Amino acid sequence: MKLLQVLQGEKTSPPPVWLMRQAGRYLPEYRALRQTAGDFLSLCLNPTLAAEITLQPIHRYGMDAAILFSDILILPMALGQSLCFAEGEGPRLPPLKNLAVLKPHHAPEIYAPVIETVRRVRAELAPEVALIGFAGGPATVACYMLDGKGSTDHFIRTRTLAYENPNFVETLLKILVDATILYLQAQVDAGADCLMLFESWSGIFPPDQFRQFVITPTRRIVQSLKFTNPGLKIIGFPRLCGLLLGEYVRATGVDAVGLDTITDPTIAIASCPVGTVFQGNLDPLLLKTGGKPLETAVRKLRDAFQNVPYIFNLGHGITPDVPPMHVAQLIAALRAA
Ligand code: 1CP
Repeated sequence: MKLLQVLQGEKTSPPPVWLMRQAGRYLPEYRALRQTAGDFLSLCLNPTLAAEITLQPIHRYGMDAAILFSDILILPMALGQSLCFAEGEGPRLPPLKNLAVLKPHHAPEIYAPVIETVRRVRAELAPEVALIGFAGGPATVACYMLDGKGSTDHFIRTRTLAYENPNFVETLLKILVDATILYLQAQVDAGADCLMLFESWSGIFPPDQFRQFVITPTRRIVQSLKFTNPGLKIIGFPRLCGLLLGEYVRATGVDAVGLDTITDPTIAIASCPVGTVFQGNLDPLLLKTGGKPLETAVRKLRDAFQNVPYIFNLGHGITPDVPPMHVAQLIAALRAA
C-alpha cells in the first residue's frame, strides 16, 4: 500500500494521490445514486450505497486511497443532536444549549451503518488501495453543534461562548474526544488502514484557544488511538492554522499533516519536525480551470515536496462544479515522469 509506505516515512516518486471530497456531486455516477436514495443523510447511513459511492472515484481514476463516504456531522447526530441537510444550504442542527441532550451510550448503535460501510469497502477494495477512516476534529464538530450551521458568520456563537463560558465548551470537547476515540476505533476494527482528523475550522480561534480547543483534544485522541493500535497512522488537517502548524504537529503527535491551499510548502516543511509526512495542497479552483495551469501547478507541488514523505492532495475539497475530466488530467500529470 503506497499510502501507508509514505505514512511510514518513505519517499516515493510519483507520490500517492487521493483528493478530499473525491466522492461527491461533481461525479455523474454520484448524482445518479443520490437521486435513488433521496437525501444525503440516507446515503451516509446506507452501507450498500455508501460503499458504492466510496469506490466510485477509485474505479474511475485509480487513486491510491479511498476515503469512507460519510460526514463529520454523523457523530453529533449519533450523540443525539438532530441533523438535516437542507438542499444547497449545507448542514442544519438545533444549536446545542444543554449537554444533557447528548447520549454517548447510544452513539455506536446509530453510527453502526457507517462502520458496516467501512467493512464492506475494505472487503471490496484492491489490497494496494488504502482505506482512510475519518472524523471531524472536536473543535470543528463543536462549531457546527453550537452554531447549528456552516461557517456563514465564522461560528460567532461558538466563538462568543468560548469567552463567556469556556467550561461549557471544554465539557463539550471532552464528550467529543471520548466519542471520537470510540468512533475511530470502530472504524479501525472494521478495516480502516489509517485515519484523518478534519479540523477544517481550526483557523477561527486565536492562538491560546487554538491550543486549548484544537491541540489538546487532538493530542488526547491521537495518544489514545496510538496506544491501543501501535503503528496506526493519523493525518491531521488543521485548516487555516497559519504559523501554529509546527506546534500543532509537534504537540498533537499526528504522523502526517494536511496543508491548506494558502500554506507555502517550503515554509511548512521548515516549520515541522524532521520526519513529518505532508499532504496537500493544490488549489481546488485549479481543478475547475484545468489545462496548463493545472498541470504546471501539479508539477510544481511535486517538486516542492520531493525531499519529504508526501501524499498529493488538494488544499480543500473538490467543488461540485469540477469537470470530471480534469481529475483524470491531474492524476496523469502527477504520474507522468
Ligand atoms: O450530496 C450532497 O449535497 C452532500 C454534499 C456533501 C458530501 C458529498 C456533504 C455535506 N458532505 C459530503 C461528504 C464528506 N464530507 C466526506 C466524504 C468523503 C470524501 O471526501 O469524498 C468528508 C470527508 C466530509 C467531511 C466534512 N463535512 C468536512 C471536513 C472537510 C471539509 O470540507 O472541510 C466538513 C466541514 C463537513 C460539513 C459539511 N458536510 C456537507 C457540507 C456541504 C459541509 C460544509 C458546510 C459548511 O459550509 O460549513
